[in-house]
Amino acid sequence: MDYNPSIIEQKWQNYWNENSSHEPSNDFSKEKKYILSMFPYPSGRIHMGHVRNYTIGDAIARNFRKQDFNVLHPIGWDSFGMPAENAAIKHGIHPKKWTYENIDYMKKELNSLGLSFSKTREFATSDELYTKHEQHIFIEMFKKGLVYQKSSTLNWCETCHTVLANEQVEEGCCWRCDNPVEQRQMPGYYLKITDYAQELLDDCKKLEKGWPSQVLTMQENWIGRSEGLEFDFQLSDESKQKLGNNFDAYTVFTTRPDTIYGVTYTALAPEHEIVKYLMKNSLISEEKIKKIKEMQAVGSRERAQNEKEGLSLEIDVIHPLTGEKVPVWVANFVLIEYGGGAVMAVPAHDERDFEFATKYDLPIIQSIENEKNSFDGTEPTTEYGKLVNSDKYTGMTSKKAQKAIIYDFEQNELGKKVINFKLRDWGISRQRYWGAPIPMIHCKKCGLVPEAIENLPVALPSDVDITGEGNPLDTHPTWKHTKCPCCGEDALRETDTMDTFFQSSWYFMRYTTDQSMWEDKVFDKKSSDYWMNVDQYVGGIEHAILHLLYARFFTKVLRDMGYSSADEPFENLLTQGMVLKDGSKMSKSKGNTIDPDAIIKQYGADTARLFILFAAPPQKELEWNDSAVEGAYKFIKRLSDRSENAQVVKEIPSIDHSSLSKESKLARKKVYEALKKSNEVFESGYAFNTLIAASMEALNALHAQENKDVWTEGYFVLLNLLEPIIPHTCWELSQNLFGLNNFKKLELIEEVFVESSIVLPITVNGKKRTEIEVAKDLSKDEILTLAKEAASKWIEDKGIIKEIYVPNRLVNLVVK
Ligand code: ANZ
Ligand code: ZN
Repeated sequence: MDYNPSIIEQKWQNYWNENSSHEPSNDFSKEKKYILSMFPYPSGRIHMGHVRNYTIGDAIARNFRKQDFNVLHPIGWDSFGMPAENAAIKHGIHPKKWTYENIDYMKKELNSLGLSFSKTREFATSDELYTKHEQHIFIEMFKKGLVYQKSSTLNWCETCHTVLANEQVEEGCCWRCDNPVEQRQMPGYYLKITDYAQELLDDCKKLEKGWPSQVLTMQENWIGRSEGLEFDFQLSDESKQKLGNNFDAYTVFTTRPDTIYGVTYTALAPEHEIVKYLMKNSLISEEKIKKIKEMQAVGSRERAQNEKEGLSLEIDVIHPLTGEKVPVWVANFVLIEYGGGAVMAVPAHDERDFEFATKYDLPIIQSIENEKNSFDGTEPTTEYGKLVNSDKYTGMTSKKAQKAIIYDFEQNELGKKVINFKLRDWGISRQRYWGAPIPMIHCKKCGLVPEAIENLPVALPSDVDITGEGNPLDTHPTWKHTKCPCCGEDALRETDTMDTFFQSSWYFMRYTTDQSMWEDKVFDKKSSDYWMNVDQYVGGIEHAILHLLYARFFTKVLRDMGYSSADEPFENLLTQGMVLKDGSKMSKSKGNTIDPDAIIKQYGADTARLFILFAAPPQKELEWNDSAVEGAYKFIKRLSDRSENAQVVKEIPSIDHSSLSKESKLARKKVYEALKKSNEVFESGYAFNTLIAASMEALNALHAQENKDVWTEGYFVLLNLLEPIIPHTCWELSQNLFGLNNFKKLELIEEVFVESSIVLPITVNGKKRTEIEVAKDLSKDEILTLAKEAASKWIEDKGIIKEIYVPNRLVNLVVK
């Protein structure tokens, strides 16, 4: 048989399509596996990262299908988002046209890889049917109090009249027009993910078995729970007066109440109300006001990384324990969104406070002593220790002092123990066209009301001008004018659209439901309860935080709304490594990409799949290597060519193992070792490279022997093992040799692993002279006879005094 990938790959892809070979069954009595690779954004063409992501998922899905599980292996398109709008701005193509043409093209590309996706569960998140249900979910969340509107600071480009995502701000300037970006207060919609902060944190424990630990750590840090003391600093009487008696005090949060005697100043965020008041009423100099404005102009995330900056606000507060005056500063590293937007600063024991104090020549007071790390004023000591200079707490350990100080604050009603989370509510408003419209209506009489369910979807208008300036929904002449669903009066539609992460937070649930129910239901509870959780999720590490956290949040919300019973979406998570070329990430901007289509054309999809899975374990980085691609091709060709040695049979011949030659025995052993490997690999870790290596060894061992039955059995096993990796070749060879679709779970045969002979070293007077290979079941006398024969040259006529046989180990002969 000549190996001709382009012919056989087309043949089998057609066959699978025509026979709906990869559709899940609706028989829920069967054991299931839900295997999912993260769905792609339809950017235009697939890249090697896609090939890797989908080949890994496909191999897993095929393996379980072969083992007779009911397998759900779907694909869809994460198809809203900015690139479509950018294409519209640049090339004048309508975002919808651009998106759906890309989907059609990429669908063909994915199909040419022989991926075993279900064809009946596919959707794009920009489909109006998807939007309809998504808006329904949104409205239910709104009714449950999980959606609210608030104003917050966003990046704004005055030239383009648009809000920019953080990623669109390049060195403080708009990515499109290069003008400086401002910070603007803008109203937007928020999801109350913080309501679920504790559960999201607690349930990380449930994922320890199936998720990479570094991903869980990233999730935990992002949620960022910390316990500490919250208390108020009272303003001094003079300062109260200065502030027109509009403020008495402000709140700070500290995780280190044990350091409270080391406080030498406090610092407010530039957006703090007191700072704003001082500026508005010109209670500080013009120069200071200008400086604060500069701080405010930088986004808080960026600011936190910049050099510490600040200035004195010329007011002071009273230390709650010592009664001494403490100066108040404004500082760029204090975040308005955290704690109370103010900090107690302890330069002796905190890095940032130290840097700031050194820069501005503020006092530094030690309050913690640590034997290992003594404080000498040149750098802060941040470790726990024993308290010094701390009045009645002096001498206590940090741990003990924290408890005692919190207790005393609570007793005296000066403050309280609080739990803070870093996690913020999720702002989902985008001022763009190509997204799901937020289904809310502003009515003069009724206020903010959701659109009526029967009017969903709120679809996008198709006649829009996309220029990059402003929000096309807002500037559209008619779209936003509607009637209030409550009172029927004229009202205005919300023109914000949803963050695309909203769509990817529940798409995996949508797949669980048969297409026949898609019109009426978000998804079917019985189906989702059967298919969830996703048994194996495969995707890039870049989604380790946001996408996974949002998906976990939605799963819990949908559970609480009664839609499904799942607590967590993804039982097991595999984060695939990057594809590199010449040591750096393959990317268009670096110009070092390899086009998957070209590889498929030249070598076939099976070669691409084999190379990708052989070159590195899936979790590790993979370096592109032309000669390894060539090598993968040659192996498949060899596998194909050598299939001539196997017989065309209906049933696999049974083999009398003991009667085989040494070489044939070894070949069977190698074949079944590969099977063992396969079981291990799919059980955990998915180190496909080891399975492929074992299969290559097995093919070589088969080639080193001549028994036809061993060849035949060997092919039967190898084609089964390799089907998940190189499906086209395996289906073709399997059809030729064994009839159609002979893929199944195979049993190990133990006898091939049992060694029938052993090698025994023979020593004469303790010195190793030679060795013999003997059958395992030989008696001691027979072994000694053989040993003496073999060692006769060293014994000569010296006469044997003693013959020692240590079973399975050695023979020692003692001569005169
Ligand atoms: C005094 C102190 C002394 C602190 C010390 C730390 C070490 P996590 O663990 O992240 O919750 N902080 C509080 N509010 C802040 C804000 N709005 N912006 C910036 N920093 C803020 O961090 C809590 C610590 O971060 C708090 O504990 C506070 O500094 C600072 F030796 O208080 B600490
Ligand atoms: Zn109304």
